[in-house]
Amino acid sequence: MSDSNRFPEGFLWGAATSAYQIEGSPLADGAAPSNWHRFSHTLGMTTNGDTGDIACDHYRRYQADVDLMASLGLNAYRFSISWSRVLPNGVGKVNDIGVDFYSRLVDALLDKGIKPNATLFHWDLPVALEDRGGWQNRDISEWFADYASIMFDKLGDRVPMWATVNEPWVIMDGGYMHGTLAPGHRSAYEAAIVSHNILRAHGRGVQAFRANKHNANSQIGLVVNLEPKYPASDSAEDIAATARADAYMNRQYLDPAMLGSYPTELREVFGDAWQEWPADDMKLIQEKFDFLGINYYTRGVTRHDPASIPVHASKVYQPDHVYMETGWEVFPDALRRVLVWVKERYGDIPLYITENGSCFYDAPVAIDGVLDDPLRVDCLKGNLHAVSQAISEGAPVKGYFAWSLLDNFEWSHGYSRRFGLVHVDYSTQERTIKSSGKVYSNVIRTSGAVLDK
Ligand code: IFM
Repeated sequence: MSDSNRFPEGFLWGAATSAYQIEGSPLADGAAPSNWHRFSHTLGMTTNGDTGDIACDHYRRYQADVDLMASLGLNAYRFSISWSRVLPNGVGKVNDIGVDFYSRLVDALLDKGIKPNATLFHWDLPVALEDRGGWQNRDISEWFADYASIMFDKLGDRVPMWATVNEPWVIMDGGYMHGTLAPGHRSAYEAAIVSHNILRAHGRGVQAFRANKHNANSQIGLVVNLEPKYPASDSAEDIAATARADAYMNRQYLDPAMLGSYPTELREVFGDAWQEWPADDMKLIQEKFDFLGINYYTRGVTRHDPASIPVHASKVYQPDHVYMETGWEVFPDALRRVLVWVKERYGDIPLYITENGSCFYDAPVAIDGVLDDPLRVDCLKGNLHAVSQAISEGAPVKGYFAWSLLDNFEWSHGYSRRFGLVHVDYSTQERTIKSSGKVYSNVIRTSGAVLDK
């Protein structure tokens, strides 16, 4: 295994964000509320009652943020589109002013030589659709395909990289199994249906992409969050628990999308809530796409735990390791391992790290334009080293997007959790490049060579 850090020619060096987390102005210019607008405005659902009403005010400051990206040397930027900004009712009449925001953003990126990478769904669903059952309604695959077609028509001439859905597992587990994310439901029955409908929508999104004349030279992918599972011991119980946890979190979406069938362990995990899904659905879900986006944050050392629903498995704390504010263990080698595993299990599809980052405390205000974040710097270097090792072991990784460009609205944790390479002072909206942002910029400038030092 090589110790030097090398990344291939044409490697994408990016950063990622999502609409509800940074844009603010969620109801401006004809936009309608999303389920996240409603959820965050519901008493008790977010830390301090935080909402995305202002967030990073990116809706109005996007040009300055693109300039910031350019100053960091990014050659790619991953953002998401707010469905309810462009289709206030989720379907039907297009809100041209909403589309225009994304059109201007894309032009600003291209103007700086930054490749736009657009995600169609990063968790904010129009309430108009939520009120029709949202992800539980089978019709959502058609609603999604119509929305996707509109965006391909409007931006497809300029956006070379698209993703259908960000992190289906989190939408299902947080939104429908445990109720910690919008829409806050707790039902294994709903969760199972939601998982399946997300995949059907993804399949229809890919079909719509192929049917659109703009997309001949561009690519579409699916973005999943992967968390490698390691057994806490070699007991049969812990090994079985590890397999269930892995099926639930890592294989639930990739197996059907890439191999055509759900992992058998899901019947055990979901119990009676799991169904025999129609063969036509399974065919649709397998629609071939062009790249896989992998979001990686941590691993899970797993033990059998009957009290933990629904997987009957829980994570074991590693006393001598560094943990993030989110409770996630820092363990870069799991990133290397997961990239190699994906290639071995699913074949040679191009891989992008579409999110990777860390959450550590930063002061709310940067003093004299300086924000030192040594723990995030260590994490970033370790993770990039792991990516380079995975590449040298044959994983076809084509790009890396740091999560996140900016500190932002971390869902139910509101603004209490910071992941940015760039600090945001929420009282003034002032941006300050953190030490981690400077390190990343140097990595980009030297194509990774600076990591060898
Ligand atoms: O902020 C989120 C992002 O929206 C999805 N992936 C994980 C990030 C950190 O929790």
